[in-house]
Amino acid sequence: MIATNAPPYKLPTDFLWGFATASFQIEGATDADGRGKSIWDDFSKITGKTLDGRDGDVATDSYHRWQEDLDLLVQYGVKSYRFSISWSRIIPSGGREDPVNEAGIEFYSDFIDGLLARGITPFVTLYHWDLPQALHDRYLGWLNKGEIVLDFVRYAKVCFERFGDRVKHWLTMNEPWCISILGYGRGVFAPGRSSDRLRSPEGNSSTEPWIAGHSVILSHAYAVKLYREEFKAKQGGEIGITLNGDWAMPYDDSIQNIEAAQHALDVAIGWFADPIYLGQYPAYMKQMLGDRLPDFTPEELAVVKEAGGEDEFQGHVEYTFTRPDGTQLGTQAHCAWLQDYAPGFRDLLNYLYKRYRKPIYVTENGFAVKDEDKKTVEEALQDDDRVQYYRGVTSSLLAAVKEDGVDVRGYFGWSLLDNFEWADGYVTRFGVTYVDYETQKRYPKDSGKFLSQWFKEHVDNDKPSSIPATIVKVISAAGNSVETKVVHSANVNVPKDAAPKKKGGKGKKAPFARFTAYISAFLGL
Ligand code: PNW
Repeated sequence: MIATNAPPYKLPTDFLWGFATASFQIEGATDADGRGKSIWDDFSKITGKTLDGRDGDVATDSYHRWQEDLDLLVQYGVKSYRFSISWSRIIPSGGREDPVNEAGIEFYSDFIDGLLARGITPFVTLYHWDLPQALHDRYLGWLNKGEIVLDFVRYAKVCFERFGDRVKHWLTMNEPWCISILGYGRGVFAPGRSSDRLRSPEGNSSTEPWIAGHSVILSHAYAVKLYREEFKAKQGGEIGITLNGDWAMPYDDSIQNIEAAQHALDVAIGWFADPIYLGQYPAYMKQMLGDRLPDFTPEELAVVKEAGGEDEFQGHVEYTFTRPDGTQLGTQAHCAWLQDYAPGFRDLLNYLYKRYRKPIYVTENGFAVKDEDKKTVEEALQDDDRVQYYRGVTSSLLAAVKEDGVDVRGYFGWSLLDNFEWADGYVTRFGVTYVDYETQKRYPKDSGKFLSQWFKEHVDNDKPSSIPATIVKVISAAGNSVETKVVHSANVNVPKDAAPKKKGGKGKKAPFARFTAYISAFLGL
C-alpha cells in the first residue's frame, strides 16, 4: 500500500498536482445567467446519443455547488485544479461580434478567486468540447476555418483580459483528436457528423475530421500568438495544448508491426504535436490521406510552428490489449478503450519528451472501474482497480522524472468527480469522488485518498527543485528551452496493423500494446 518509509526521491516543491474536470461534464445549469447553448445541449438529448439517455442539464450541479467542490479540493490537499470555461457562458452566441455575458464572466471570476483564496493554482482549459451551438448553426463550427479561428481568438482574448491577471496556466484545446474523430469522423460526440447515414444525417468521415483538426491547430496557434504578443509579458503565464494519446507497442518484432506502432502514435499525437512543435504534419499522415489532408499556407505554418514549439482514425492500425500468448496487457476499465498498464505511461512520457523536447504536464490521467455504477456507494468507495491504476502511474511518473530525466511539471487525475461522461452518460464513472446523482452528495473514494497521500509524501515541502544536477544537465544538453506539457492518461495499446488478414495465412498483425495511461499531453510553451 502506501509507503511508510521516506521515499528516496521527491518531486520539486513547485510540482503542480490536482484533479481535472470540464465545464459541460460538471456544471449543469444550462439555462442559468444568460448562458447560450453548446453543441452538447441538444445532442445529448437525442435518443440513442448517450448510453443511459441522460443529458448534461444537471450533471454534478457544480455551477451551484462550486464552493462545495472547492472544499473537496482543500480536503484532498491539491496544489492545482484544472477546469474548463464554457465559451457560451462568456459569449452566448460565440462570435467575434457577439456580446460578452458579464454574468458568465463573474461566475468564473469568483471561482478563480475562490481557488486562489485557498492557495490552489488555477489551470484553465479554454475549449473542452462545448462549442457554442450558434457557431455550428451559423457556419458549421470547426469546419469553417475562416470564421472559427477568428471567433476562437476573440473568445480567448476576452478570457486573457478578464482572468489573465490571476490565471497563469492556460490550455487552448482539450484533445483535438477527440474533437475531430469522435465529432466528425465516428459521429459519436457532438456535433455527431459522419458518413454513416444510420447515425448521422450529415457529414463526411473521409474529409471532415482532417478539416476540423486543421482549424483546431490554427485556432490554437493564433490564440497562442495573441497571448505571447499582448499578454505574456505583463501577465507572466504560460499556454499550451492538451493532446490525448495511447502508448502503442508493436505486437511482435516484425517490421510491419514496429512501423504500425509508430503510425498509431503519428495519427493520435503527431497529427497535432508535429505541426506545432516540428513544423509539419507527420509524413505518414500525408501518405495515408494525400489531398484530404489540408495544407498550411507558409504564413499559417510560421504561426503554427511558432506556437509551440482497416481504421484511418487509428492510422490503419489495429489495436489490441491482448498479447500474442493470449494474456491481457492490464486490467480492463469500464470503457473498451482503456486498460491499466503503468509501464506504458513511463514509455509514453519518454517518447513525448524525446520527440518534442518540451516540459510536460499530465493534464488528465484516470480510470473507470468496471461496473462501478452497479455497486452500492460503500462498495464503490473501495475502488481497488482505480487505486491500482494510480499506484502504477505515480510510480511510473516518479521513475520518468527521476531515472529518465523527463521534465514533468504537473499531474492531474481525471476526474475530481464522477460526472457526465459524454456518450456514456452517467454510466461510466471516472471520479476519485463518488457522486450520488439523486442527492448530489460527494464521497471521497479510496483512490482520491491514495493520490492525496501519495503527493503529500512525494512532493518536496522545502526545496524548490530536487532534481539531481546531473539529470538536469542531461536534459538541457539534449533539449531546447521551450516548454512542453503532457496531460491526461496514457492508454497503452497494442496496435495491430489493420490490413485485412489473409485467409489461412498469418495476416499482418501489428499489435502493439494499447496502454491506458491515457495521456493528454499538454505540449506547452
Ligand atoms: C477524455 N479515447 O476523453 C476527456 O478529456 C474527458 O472529458 C473524458 O471524460 C475523459 O477523457 C474520460 O473519457 C477521452 O477514445 C475520450 O481514446 C476518449 C478517448 C480518450 C480520451
